Amino acid sequence: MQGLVGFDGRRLVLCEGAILTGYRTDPSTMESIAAVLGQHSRFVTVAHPRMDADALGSILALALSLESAGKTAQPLSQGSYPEQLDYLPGSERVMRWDESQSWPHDWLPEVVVVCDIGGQSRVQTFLDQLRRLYPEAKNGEEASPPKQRPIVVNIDHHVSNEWFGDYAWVESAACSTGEMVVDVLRAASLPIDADVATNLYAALLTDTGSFHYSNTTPRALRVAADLIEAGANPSEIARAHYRSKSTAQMQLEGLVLERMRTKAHERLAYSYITLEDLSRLGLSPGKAQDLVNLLTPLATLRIAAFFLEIEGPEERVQTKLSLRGEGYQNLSDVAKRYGGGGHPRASGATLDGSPAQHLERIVTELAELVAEETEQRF
Ligand SMILES: [Mn+2]
Repeated sequence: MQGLVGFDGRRLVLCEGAILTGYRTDPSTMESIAAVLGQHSRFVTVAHPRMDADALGSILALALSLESAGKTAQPLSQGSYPEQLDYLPGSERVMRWDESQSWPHDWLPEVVVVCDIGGQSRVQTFLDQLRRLYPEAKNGEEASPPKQRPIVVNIDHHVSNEWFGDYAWVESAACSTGEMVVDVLRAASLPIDADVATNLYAALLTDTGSFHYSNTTPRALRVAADLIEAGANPSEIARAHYRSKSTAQMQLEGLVLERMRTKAHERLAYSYITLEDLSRLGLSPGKAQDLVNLLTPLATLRIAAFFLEIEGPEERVQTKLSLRGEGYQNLSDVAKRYGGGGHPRASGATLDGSPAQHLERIVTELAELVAEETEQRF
């Protein structure tokens, strides 16, 4: 295994056991998925709730490309997603669905492509509701009903993915789900026009933290270059994503930094935002995005933890916990303990109750985890 250059807060060091170079562990599944995209004509594309640009960019890219090829594809949002992402081409076509809503009986997809989902539970309710409709369809309500429940295709780069679905293609070494979507569109000979490329470039740009993170592989940069050639405009996308904030949003970011506290010799940093903070600043919950990243420039940092109060289903107060790290701990495993998942260096979980109900306990646990770490690992 090739060594990886890491940063320990003072100097660059070599870490062992890093996985950066492996990709395409499963070409046959990718080819099978490409065949499924080619053979069928009615699709739903869906990602995790509260989509980020990788999730939304991936489902939009797939939907737009399938439609250009003369098929029907409905991109779907489970609940709302940050409205800041409305710059992505095709976002006006996204259908919003939540648990209380029943799926239209007269439009049943043959294939559901699930992107960037991390854990099956994050799409289970939707799939269960949809599947219940198919026996009725078989009784002749529809002109050409699918023969069986929809085929479920799972495309993801989360190490926590449970490989569910009829076709599961999981590449934890891919920088983003968007990078994988590029592969599968190419394999299926589906078009990548400027709008598709813009969605996919936004996916790569944001999931690599503007090409800052350790997943910025040569392959990621090559795919990004290809997307620019296909019509993505890097400066416009970067402006739309990173330089489109309101005064209130910047004040919110100020509040995150003002509230930042550290533990374990400044190796753990944490902060929080409540729904009341958002309403005081006149911000909708959708405006609070990527706030955990504000904590990561701290030189000594091993783990950043951010607690965002959100309104969950049935107006229940919930806390979205976001974790970022430097690779010293596997944060996907840490998030799993709180019912979530993700990547080794970026993970999250949604907990019932307010940040105040969880913050102290979780911060204490994380501080212990950071304190256990020894320099022997390097
Ligand atoms: Mn992703």
